Amino acid sequence: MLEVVPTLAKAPDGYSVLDIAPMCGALGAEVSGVDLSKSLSNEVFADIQKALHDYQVIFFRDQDITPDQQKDFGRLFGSLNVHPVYEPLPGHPEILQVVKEADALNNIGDTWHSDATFLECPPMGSILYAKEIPPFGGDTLFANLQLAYEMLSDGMRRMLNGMQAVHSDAFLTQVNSERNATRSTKLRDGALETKEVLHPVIRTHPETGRKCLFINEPFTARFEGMTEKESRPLLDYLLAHIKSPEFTCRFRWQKGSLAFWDNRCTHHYALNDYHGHRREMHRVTVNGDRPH
Ligand SMILES: O=C(O)CCC(=O)C(=O)O
Ligand SMILES: [Fe+2]
Repeated sequence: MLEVVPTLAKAPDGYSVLDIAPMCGALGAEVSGVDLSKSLSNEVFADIQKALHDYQVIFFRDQDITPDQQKDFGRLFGSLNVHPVYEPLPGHPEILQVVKEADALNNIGDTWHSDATFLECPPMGSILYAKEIPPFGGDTLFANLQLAYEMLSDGMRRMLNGMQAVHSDAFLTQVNSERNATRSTKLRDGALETKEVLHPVIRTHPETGRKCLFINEPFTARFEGMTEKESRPLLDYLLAHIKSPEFTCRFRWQKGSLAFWDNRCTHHYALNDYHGHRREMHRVTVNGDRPH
């Protein structure tokens, strides 16, 4: 039974040039009327930014862009991140090639997560462009961490406000080195130095002021000042809460689709349900600020 009225996505209002079609109550909208291979007018840029604030993840269809054009689009929102662990697209250090070959078993991103929260300043967003899509499957799911926060009880929110969590990249080094043989995107040579950073458990969005539940299954090790064993039950509860279907949307890709998620207030999950088929995506990641 609901005790709080969820803040669901609203009908689009106040856009000057683009058409915005909300996908689900929780988050996600398709944006049409823009060709991302061209330079964007101030009005188009403002509409895209507003759509990202209003819907947390936005989708574009039928785009035909080069790696340089994808980078130019990303740079409108901030400097670009070079992934510390994965091999980039040859000749483009700022583009992560998210590939699963037809004979590979494992993909990247098949846990609910946000990208790279082991960094002191995790990415503000990621821009994923579909180069090759399997005939079926390979959808990506997204979850709204603001809604997840708002749907916690007053008591739980009071307790979590002011708490910090320890994030670390230990997961990437462990799991991915085990899996390297059976997936396609490779780790860079050389061991990664594992280090820990602290982030607030309740994060305030720097542009909209909305609060969200900022913990991350692969990278959040424990709460600050608590052991892993003590942290586990509460972490598990909150991570399961985030996965509620009511907080999610699901995107069906086509070649030329592009997704842009606000990595500060969403999780995503890449379904690995297309064995025997190749899938290739290009990801540009925009640097973010220090969570507060
Ligand atoms: O391939 C996907 O749909 C998403 C993979 C992922 O987690 C990412 O690119 O950050
Ligand atoms: Fe990801």
